[in-house]
Amino acid sequence: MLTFNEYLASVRPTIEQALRSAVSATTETAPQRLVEAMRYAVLAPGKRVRAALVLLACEACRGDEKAALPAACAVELIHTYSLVHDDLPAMDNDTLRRGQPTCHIKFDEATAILVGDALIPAAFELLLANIQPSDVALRCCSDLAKTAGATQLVGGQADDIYYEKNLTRLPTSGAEEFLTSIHLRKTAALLAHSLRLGAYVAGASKEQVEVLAHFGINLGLAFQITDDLLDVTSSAETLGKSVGKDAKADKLTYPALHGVVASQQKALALIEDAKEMLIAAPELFAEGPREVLGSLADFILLRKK
Ligand code: GRG
Repeated sequence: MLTFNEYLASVRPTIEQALRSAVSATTETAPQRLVEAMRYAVLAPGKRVRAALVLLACEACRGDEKAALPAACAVELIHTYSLVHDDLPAMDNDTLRRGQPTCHIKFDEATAILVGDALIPAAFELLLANIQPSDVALRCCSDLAKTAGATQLVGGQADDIYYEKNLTRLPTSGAEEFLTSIHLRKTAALLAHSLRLGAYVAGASKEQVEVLAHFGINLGLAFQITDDLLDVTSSAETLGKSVGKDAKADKLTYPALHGVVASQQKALALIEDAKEMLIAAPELFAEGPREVLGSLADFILLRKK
């Protein structure tokens, strides 16, 4: 059985090559500096977890993994745009990302904004031009638009920033619910979406899509809690990005609310739950990829970067 780490290592070269082609295909006559900055951001050494999830979900639903490659790239482009914009001075004001200077430091702020602006339509262009049949392409686009929009990714980021900058008050639902709703929108939504895209390309059943999406939400919450924990327990050398920023900014995080141990327990519970979902419906997914998905759950818990 392949572990998720081994699976990731096996698909990463294909994903990197497809991303290189995707940037070229969507920037043919674009200004050189912009294209250079897009390449810099997209081809920086990211883990490619979301792209791998698209491929893995497609395989798990007994589809052709190669047909899902454009969808894998589309999700990575949206993810990259969100990182580039998140690092801007108006947002997280970060200088280090994926072990190298952030896009606005390497180039300039206007270019970094434009990189994000260009990556969003590029993702939709990729889906529309390459996913077959066209009703599946439309389904992918519609889901991506919802996931990346104001109710999910952008909304989660907005609430996170408004809270940090004292532009909003804690809702009466309380700190834990508010934090979970930010994590759900900012992190879990795109991870669950990645699994759905792979399933759509495979022509999966409603039940397969629902189980994968639910699995992705749990994974996403655990992923974000681990991210918050790494900000407390890791180093910039290991992570390739700044650490200790959350505490300095007095950010609402799981470790800040509940401490390190309780946060680790929460992440573990979410992962155990996610694994149960796969065990409870063994016939729904092909055995090999289902096992890799199970190992992905552990990968998230144990990741060091
Ligand atoms: C700017 C609209 C907008 C949204 C930004 C992605 C994001 C929302 C903020 C970045 C900071 C953050 C902690 C996001 C949560 C998701 C997350 C943990 C992103 C990092 O994902 P990895 O670890 O990154 O998969 P790599 O570099 O490996 O791709």
